Amino acid sequence: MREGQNAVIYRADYQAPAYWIDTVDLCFDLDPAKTRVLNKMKVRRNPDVPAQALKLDGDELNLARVLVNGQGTSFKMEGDRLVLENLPEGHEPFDLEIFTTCAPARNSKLMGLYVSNESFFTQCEAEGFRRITYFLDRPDVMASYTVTLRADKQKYPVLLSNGNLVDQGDLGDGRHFAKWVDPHRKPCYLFALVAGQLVCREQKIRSRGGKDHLLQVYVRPGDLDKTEHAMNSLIASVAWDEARFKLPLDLERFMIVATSDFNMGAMENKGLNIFNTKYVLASQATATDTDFSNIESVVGHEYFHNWSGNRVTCRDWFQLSLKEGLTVFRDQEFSQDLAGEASARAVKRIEDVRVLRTAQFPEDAGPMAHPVRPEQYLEINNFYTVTVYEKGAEVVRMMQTLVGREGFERGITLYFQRHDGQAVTCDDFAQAIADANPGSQLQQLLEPFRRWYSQAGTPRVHARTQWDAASGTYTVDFTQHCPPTPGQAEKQPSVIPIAWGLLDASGREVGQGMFVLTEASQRLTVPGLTAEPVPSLLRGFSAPVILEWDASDEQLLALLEHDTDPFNRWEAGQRLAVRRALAAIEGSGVVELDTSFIEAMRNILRHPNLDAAFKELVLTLPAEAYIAEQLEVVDPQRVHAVRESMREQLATALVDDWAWAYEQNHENGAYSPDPVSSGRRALAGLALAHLCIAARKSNDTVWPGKAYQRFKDASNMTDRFNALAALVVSGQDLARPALDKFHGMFRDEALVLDKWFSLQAGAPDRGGNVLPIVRQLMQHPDFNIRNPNRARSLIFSYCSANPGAFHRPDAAGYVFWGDRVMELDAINPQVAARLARALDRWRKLAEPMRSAAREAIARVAGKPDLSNDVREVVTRALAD
Ligand code: B3K
Ligand code: ZN
Repeated sequence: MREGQNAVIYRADYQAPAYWIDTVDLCFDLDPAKTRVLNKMKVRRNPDVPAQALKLDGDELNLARVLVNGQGTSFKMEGDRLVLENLPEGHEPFDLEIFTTCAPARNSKLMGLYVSNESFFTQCEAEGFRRITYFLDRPDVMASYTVTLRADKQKYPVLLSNGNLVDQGDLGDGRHFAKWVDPHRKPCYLFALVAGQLVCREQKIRSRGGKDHLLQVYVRPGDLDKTEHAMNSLIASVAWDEARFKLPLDLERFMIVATSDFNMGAMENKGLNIFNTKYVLASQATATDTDFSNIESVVGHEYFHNWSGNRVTCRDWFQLSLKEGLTVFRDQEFSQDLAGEASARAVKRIEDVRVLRTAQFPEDAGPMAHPVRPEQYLEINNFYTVTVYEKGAEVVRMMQTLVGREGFERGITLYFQRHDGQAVTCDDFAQAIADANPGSQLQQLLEPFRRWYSQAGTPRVHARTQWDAASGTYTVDFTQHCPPTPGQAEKQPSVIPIAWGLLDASGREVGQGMFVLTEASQRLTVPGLTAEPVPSLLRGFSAPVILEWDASDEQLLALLEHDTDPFNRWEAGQRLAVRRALAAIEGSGVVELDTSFIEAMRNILRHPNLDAAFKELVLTLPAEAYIAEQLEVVDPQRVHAVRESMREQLATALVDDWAWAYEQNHENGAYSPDPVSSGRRALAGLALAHLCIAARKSNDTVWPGKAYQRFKDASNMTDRFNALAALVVSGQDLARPALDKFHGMFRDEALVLDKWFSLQAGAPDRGGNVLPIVRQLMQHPDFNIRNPNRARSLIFSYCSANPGAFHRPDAAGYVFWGDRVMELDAINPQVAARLARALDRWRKLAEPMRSAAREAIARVAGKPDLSNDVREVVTRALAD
């Protein structure tokens, strides 16, 4: 076993680095088989730390030479680390020169320097820089970088790195060079280089402050016509950060480069963002409305990191949410501000909460539960989680709620003034927001509020309401508790802002406010009412908690009809649906939707004033994963069957209304991805799916025929794909020819083929047919497990996103899962570890699935030579 392979890292063990690296001069001779890296550093001892050896991180490097002040020096290896003991004494800087080689073409982990489609790319966060050269690979070591790239001019005409291009030219032997200087100090995880045959869309902009900047989006030749939306999103991001938070672009040149081989969405390298093509390329013919909006938010996210992450970075990786939670919050606000209208903002909020509740809440209740600021890790890549990102963003959002929007902007200003150029902690962030708002609730409650960073688990808030007619007083008794999570048995009360409102019988608002729950139990009292109101609690989802409120159907129906808070209006519909699903799942397994529910849904669908996007959200039943979370013991096939049955009943009972909605919304003129027309397309798509489902029940061929026609004629991918999906989810015979045709039309469009794989792997199971289809698709010539997007589109869509098909009583889904986790682990541990998490919630499964799942996990855990990534996930899953 390699040294360090088992080492768990603890937050409490943080120590400042023993050396600082002030400057780095890197020279690359790029070659896929063997790239030479000459790294010349200025290093000095950290005067605040006792004298000790310099231990540099490295991974899969070949070391050729080490020079100190130009002289050879003794060194030794401690595992992967290069240890230098005989360094100059005193605190003067010295020169350290390290010459190594690496093999980018063989780098299938896609960390460090790798080759994709014959171009070079890097990914250094979190610990990839050590795969490029020996270094102090930790975010609190910040240096100034000069980078020279040398490569064959024909094969690699474009040579990019961070900062400004200061020199370029020919080397005479068919090779050329480019020299880049980054004007900003940075941690090594923000280093990047790109080399290859790329073309770019560029645009000059002048900022509000009057500075000129060059924006560039680099893609492969042939993809240029798909870059307009990314460029527009970037321009909007620059303008938004300047307007909302007074944070300007600090670079003359800002580049985005797209690659089709990428472990995650994108990476915020200083001035040279590297993106998964999925979050750059879009045309109306190939990308859906969802793709367009994801691109906007990911471009924004990476751009916003330029301040929240790059100018102020993390002291250590336990502080990851310092940059990720804050930046997700910023991208959510950006998308909301661009959406404009209150209703469109609410739609975005509902979508964000849906992610939190279907992905983060299960994480917080499972074996990988961890605080927003984790205490320990084996492999940091396992902690780029929905907890660190999405729950982290909710924590930032609650701060904004407690100090107000203006107060929060003051807090952000203070944070960047105070910490610009530093590597800091989550505590520093909360402190700055509080200090900028003396007297605010956040400042007064800062100590208990910090528990959001240290306690794992989703707090449960129970609300019990009481009406005292004699005094006209309404009271809500809140209690909170948080279930134990691994390593944390006891929890203290959280600070929970609860936005509330009261509605009278006619739906008029008769009271509203913000109640901040700080104790285990507390009472909200509202006097002066003339009749019993309907309470609307946790409006806008003002805190990331589970609200247990035993509302009557009448109360929920009233909220669905009238609530002035769109979030809770949607939430009321979800509660009504979940309640019906749970009753059936826990009871006879048969669900029969009552008239009041169906009428309420009809009223929303037919509502004259509500936006189509909002209607689509209300009419979409809660996800199987969300329903499953409400159960003690889960039989995923039963959950699936009940939800399907509810969907069929909604389809049949509202068939005329769906047809009406389709007719009203399916024509949208020239394509534009704006919220109004994308909402109309979404509702038309949902209507078409329900019409095809109803048609299957009644053996009617009209709507499937219309769907097929629409599939063929659509002028944009959203409509085309929705029509295709309608045929597939309703199990129409026309699904097969449509799928074949779709493949033929888009055989050269990788991102569209991903959709094709994903749709089939995520289709509703009919008698166990999905797994054989998935196995067959693994053999398809277009399938390639080494490409993360393709692996996700097929394997993850089945294992992680299709519970009804994956959790088979015969355990065949789990066997498939285990095989793929092990296969992927040998190629790309990060991707494998993500897949490994598909069985996180195995303990909740009903037998025989539970035992079979445990056995499958144990089989993976028993494999020798597992990566740290996968080993951490499966070990935690099996731990008692
Ligand atoms: N910071 C990167 C994520 C890096 C993940 C490393 N495993 C993207 C982002 O959050 O913006
Ligand atoms: Zn991020």
